[in-house]
This record gives sequence, structure tokens and C-alpha cells, in this order.
Amino acid sequence: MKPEIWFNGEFVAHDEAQIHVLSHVIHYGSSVFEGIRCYDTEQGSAVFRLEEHMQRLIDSAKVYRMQMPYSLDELNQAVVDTIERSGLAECYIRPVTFRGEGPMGVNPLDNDVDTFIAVWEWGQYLGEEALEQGVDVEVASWNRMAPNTFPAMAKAGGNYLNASLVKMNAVKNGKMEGIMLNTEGYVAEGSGENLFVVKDGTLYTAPAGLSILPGITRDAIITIAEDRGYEVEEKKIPRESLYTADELFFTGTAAEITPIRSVDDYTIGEGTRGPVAKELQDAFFEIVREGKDPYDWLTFVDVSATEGAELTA
Ligand code: PPE
Repeated sequence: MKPEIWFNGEFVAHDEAQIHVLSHVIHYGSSVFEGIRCYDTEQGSAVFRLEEHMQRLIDSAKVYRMQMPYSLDELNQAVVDTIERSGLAECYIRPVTFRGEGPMGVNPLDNDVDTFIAVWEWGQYLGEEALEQGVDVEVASWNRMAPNTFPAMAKAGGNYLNASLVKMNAVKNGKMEGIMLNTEGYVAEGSGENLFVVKDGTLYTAPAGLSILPGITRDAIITIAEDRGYEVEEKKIPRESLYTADELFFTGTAAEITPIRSVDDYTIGEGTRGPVAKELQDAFFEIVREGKDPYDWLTFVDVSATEGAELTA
């Protein structure tokens, strides 16, 4: 049985979680969302940086003038409840807030604001071998949006039309992902991941002002790397420094820390996962797999208590 979905404060069966075709979001892409992972750690199931993700959902909703009827605490609890009810020890969590029924037309101010939370099992985002061997990517021909077109810091559904174009072209070209440049031509991020460049022992990543989504995994990796003595610089990265990097890797909830082994058919470093990516992966997986939590990033959930209830429901 597929996990129940939290929908506007109530649990509904997976197949009953439906919306009307005339919902604003269908016509105009008016949603904001999150992607979060719950890990089956050695200490029990735990959500990675739940609070930061739900705060970003609230912030994204605010940018689009969506009145969020739930507090941060209520949203956090709703995620915990959804996971516990699912009985899944490990899952991907997708909270979405969207403009629903109401008047037709672009103006969403009088449309409903609805929220749901779904969970499912989601394995390796960029392929099974990606974490160890790295992925082949290209520089995308579509740019990331200019700062005065769409708010890049809001994780909005509509932004992912651009991301889909990037991803489809990459796949058609036999690559796993596309790296977007900003409208000035500097490196921004992947269609669903942030990007780090390693050169001479220093880490570089695009600053928030360069039309990236300021990722929560990106922030975690900056923290972990600095604690291990690496210098991390947020600065404009010229395209060509991708080709000459010692290492490149993506970060994201779905992608975790995925090394990049080639860009536009230029081999990066040794053409496989490099030592810095390995070290940072190890530190990250120690938290989410072993359940060691020096930064207070884990929210433990009690999946076993509700497993029976789920099975008999
Ligand atoms: N940039 C973009 C454009 C992006 O979509 C994500 C997450 C990130 C950076 C990394 O952010 P964070 O997860 O907070 O570290 N992309 C989500 C959606 C992927 C999807 O295909 O859907 C994710 O990783 O969950």
C-alpha cells in the first residue's frame, strides 16, 4: 500500500489525493516545494535538516504572497507524522504548497493556498554508480534565470520548466546532467543541484546572488569542509575553470554529494571521484548513515511504532 498523503492537515489515501484541473497551479505553475531526505541511520530513522527545509518552504511561499496557514513547528510535525505513518525507515519527502481553486486568470491572490506532504522511496538520483564513479555532464545551452525575472532563492515549481529543458537536453546528448550558467555567463548550478569546484585544495561555489538556489546540502558541505580546514570561497566561477578543475561535484538533497568526472567531454581530474569529494562524502554519510550528529542536523522519527498501524490500515 502506498503511503498516505498529508493534505491540508489531514491524511488521505494515496489515490485520493487529487486536485481540480482548473487549479491555478496547473495553468500557471504557482507552487513552491521542498525535497528532504529521511535516512535509516544506525541510531534510527532521522530527517536531515528538517527545520531548514521547512523554513525555506515558508520563505518561498512568502515571496509568492501565499498565505501559509501553518507555523514552522506545525509543518515540521506534519512531516514527522507523514513519515511515521508511512512506516518507511528511509524516504524522500516532498512538501508542496500551491495555488488551488478560485478565479481563473493570472492573478492568484484570491485562489486557495493548499499544502500537501508526500513520501516515497528514492534511490540514487544521478544513477547507481554516480557516488563512486562520478557522472558525465555538459554545460547547458539554457541559462539560469536572470535575477530580475524569477526569484531564484524561492524553490518554485515554475522554475523547474527551465530545469526540465536543461535536463532533457543533457539526457538527449547522452549526459547525466546539465550545468547552467547565469545570464552573465558564470557558473551557477545543475538543474537540481548546487556545484562545487576544487582547485589547489580550495573549494569554490557560486554565491547566492548568482541566481542559484542556496542549497541546504551546499550549506552543510561548506560547514563540513571548513571544519576540516578547507578554504571555501563563494565567488564567480568562469566556465573554463570547470574544465581545468582538480575536482567537481554536485550537492543536493536528491543527489547528495555526486562527483562529476567529465564536462563537455573534458576529463575532470582523474576521471573518477577525487579525494576531496570522497572525504566530504564520508563525513556527510557518517552523519546520515551512522546517525552521528555533531551539528544537530537530524530529527529522529519513530517509524517502528506506527509500522503495525500502517500494515493493518
Ligand atoms: N539547486 C536546485 C535548482 C535544486 O533543485 C536543488 C534541490 C538544489 C540546488 C540543492 O538544494 P538542497 O536540496 O537544499 O541541497 N533539488 C531537489 C529536487 C530534485 C528533483 O528532481 O525534484 C532535491 O534535491 O531534492
